[in-house]
Amino acid sequence: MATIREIKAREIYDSRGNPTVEVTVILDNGKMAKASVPSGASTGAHEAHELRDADGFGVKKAVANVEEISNALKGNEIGNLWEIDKAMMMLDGTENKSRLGANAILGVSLAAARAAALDKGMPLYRFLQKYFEFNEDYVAPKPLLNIINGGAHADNNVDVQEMMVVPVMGNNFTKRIEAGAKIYKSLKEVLRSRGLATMIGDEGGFAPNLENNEAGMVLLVEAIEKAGYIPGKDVFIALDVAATELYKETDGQGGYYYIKSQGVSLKAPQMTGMYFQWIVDYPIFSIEDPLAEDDFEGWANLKERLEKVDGRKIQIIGDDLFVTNPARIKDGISKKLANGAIIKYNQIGTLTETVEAIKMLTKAKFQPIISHRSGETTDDFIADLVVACGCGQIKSGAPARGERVAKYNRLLEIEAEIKS
Ligand code: 2PG
Ligand code: MG
Repeated sequence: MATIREIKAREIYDSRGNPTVEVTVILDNGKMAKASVPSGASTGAHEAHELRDADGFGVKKAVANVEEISNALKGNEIGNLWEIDKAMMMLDGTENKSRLGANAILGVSLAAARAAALDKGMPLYRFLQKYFEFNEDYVAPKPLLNIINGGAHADNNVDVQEMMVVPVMGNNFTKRIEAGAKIYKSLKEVLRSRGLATMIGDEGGFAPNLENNEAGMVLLVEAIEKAGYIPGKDVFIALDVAATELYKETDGQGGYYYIKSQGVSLKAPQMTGMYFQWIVDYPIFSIEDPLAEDDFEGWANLKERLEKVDGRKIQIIGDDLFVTNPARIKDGISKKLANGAIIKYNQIGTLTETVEAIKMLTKAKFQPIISHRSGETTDDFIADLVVACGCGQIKSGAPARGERVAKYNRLLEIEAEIKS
């Protein structure tokens, strides 16, 4: 088996123009593989530490730390990803990877996986499937396409951070993404016809000012129909409220959620009541971060009330709540806080811990959704990951902009390869 000769890193720029880390792993047989690290805007308080320089901008310190990692891992066999990740965690020595930086560690972790796949002569998704002993049946991913951006991802007045359409037809990603792209186009026409802005937010979705949040859902339904699809049958709606961003703790009574577009403050039970009405009125099948990251009581009550509405099963998804952290996920499963989770590897900082989180969720019958970050590069690793784990759902923004479609285009390639 090949061993690691050297690991290099450099600073590159992400889709928001912020510096991020790119890592190259070089093997003793001369083969080499690269990976780059994404970055969030609506980050959870419990995420692993993204190391920035003193200016709060650069990642030169994280890049320099890869040299220390390289010295420690030199000569290690590339095929043992668990050992590589564990060695980096020991070397870092902190709970949240703050010494070396989760961005430095994750870059190495992902590039090492790519190098290992390359060394074995396997496509990345195949290698991950075998190495992590995932079920090898192909599950075509359902894309959650964020086509209206709000919250921390846009400068409009929309509170809900992400309003997504989810084409579900066939066991076929190619058909689903085609539907998504057509709906994206028809939404642009609908916005134009109403004199609404067609400028876009961080994830490539449109970011118009709207009367209220429901107005966005009305637009989505219209765009779906206009593109020739049936809402609630061919295509559903998914929301990421990212409610940690709406939460204010200043009323001295456990806090409240401020809904900017309506100028109202709501307690968790009222938020739950509002979502109940949205689910009744629109073809919503998934709500992410409906409440704040530590509002456990609110989450438990919400999950009980919204998990099934009028016989429809609704996904209640934790993102900031779980931060891809096996310990928080374990706690959330036992407290029955949700029935699914967002998976973002830079929230935890290694690939192997990410896989541990996925396995824990699957075992508990929680739905994992493999996700990008709002700050992305054209790295398409998550496309291979969603196929490898057979998780069935991926969130990578709008079907537009290079860093978003890189993942969807890789999925088209994988599906074609598997079907031939
Ligand atoms: C989210 C993500 C990705 P960010 O909240 O789910 O869409 O946003 O990367 O800004 O945390
Ligand atoms: Mg989220």
